[in-house]
Amino acid sequence: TATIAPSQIEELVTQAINEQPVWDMHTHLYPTSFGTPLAGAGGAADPQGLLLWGVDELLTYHYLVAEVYRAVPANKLPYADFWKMSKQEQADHIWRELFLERTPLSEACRGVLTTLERLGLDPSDRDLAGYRSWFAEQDPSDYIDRVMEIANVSRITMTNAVFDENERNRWLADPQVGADPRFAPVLRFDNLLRDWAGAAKLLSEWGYEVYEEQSDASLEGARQFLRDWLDRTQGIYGAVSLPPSFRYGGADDQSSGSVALREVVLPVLAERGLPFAMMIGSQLQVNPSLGDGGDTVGKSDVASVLTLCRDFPNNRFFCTMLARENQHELTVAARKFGNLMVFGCWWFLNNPSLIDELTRMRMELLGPTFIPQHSDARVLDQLIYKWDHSRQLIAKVLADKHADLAASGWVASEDDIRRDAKMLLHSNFENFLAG
Ligand code: RAT
Ligand code: ZN
Repeated sequence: TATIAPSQIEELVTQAINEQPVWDMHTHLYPTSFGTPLAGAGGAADPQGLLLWGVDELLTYHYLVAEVYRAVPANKLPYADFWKMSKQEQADHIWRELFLERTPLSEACRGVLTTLERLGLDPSDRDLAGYRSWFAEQDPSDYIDRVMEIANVSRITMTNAVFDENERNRWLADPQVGADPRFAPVLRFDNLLRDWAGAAKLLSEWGYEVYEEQSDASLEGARQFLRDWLDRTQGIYGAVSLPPSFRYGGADDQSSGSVALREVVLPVLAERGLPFAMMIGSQLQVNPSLGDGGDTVGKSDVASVLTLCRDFPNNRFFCTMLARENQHELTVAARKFGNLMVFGCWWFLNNPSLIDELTRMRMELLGPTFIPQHSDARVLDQLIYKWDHSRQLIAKVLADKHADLAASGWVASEDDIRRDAKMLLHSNFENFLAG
């Protein structure tokens, strides 16, 4: 295949990254079978539905709820008053305060504009009512195809939270609820590791012999619960989010979370050949009045991740951490263990300056053997901006690295560049899943 001149590198890398479909490994998106509060041109609205899409959802994303409380603090708009508003009223407030009264400089604001623009709407209209009527004409299922095409996403990984009552009931009511091939299920079970006593109580209500005391019988009951839900959801990996205080101290660690990890989660996932994803560093609800926007970041313990990778060689671990301060150490950890796959620029790291920094460092330490990004989209349409912005940054880093290689006399082919793009956006994830 054609070798390329240094002057062509940037253009060819950008093209390869843009043309490579991405398998998005972590989102909070769902197919229409889980219901949607916005019916658009199709079916009936389900106010509790899990598929969020459209301009009002984009504007009321929890990142923007937090940001609007900087513009109009709680002494001016009490939290309770905001939460009493309808979704449209909340969106009107955020649009006015963050887009009209102030320049929408933040990444979350900019994302709304990129999304509208790539959908063919004109952000310079500043016409929220006009955008609303455009969305109201879309059929949700067709719209999923359209968004996936614009974002060049080939598959969307869900987060199927088994301790969420709303979601759990939908799986129990319809075993086929997760069957849309555009989506891949993931079993998410934070409570087992974060709150064993509370989880045990629920499991026993659901018919499993699981108690607060972690007896052999309790642990077997919890393993059975996980097996049943892996069967039901066909989850492609297991996942949890963990606090900055998360520690795993090895075989003697008797904390209830560590026992559940060692005796329940890791054995069941190993028996099924499935990886375990750990998202570490979210300190929940420092400001509960902000709802989902009320969590913050704290520094976590990479040594615990090393211990897990060493003590459980038959398990595979995806890991992302929320604190910028943890990133170098976590990337070095991945050099020590092939069963550790670092992924994504999570949440408060999903900003251009930090994506650039992290992706560069990871590529310098790991070559092409990591997963640079996931979207964490909670609103379908966000796939468009999250991947548009990230692709630009990943391409820039990859082009710089190819330019450095060219300066060392290494001549890459177009196929080499396409192979890099494919690994970064698709096959590193797919191959790690396959084991
Ligand atoms: O990034 C987010 O939207 C967070 O609220 C969380 O969803 C986090 O990504 C998680 O999966 O726990
Ligand atoms: Zn998430």
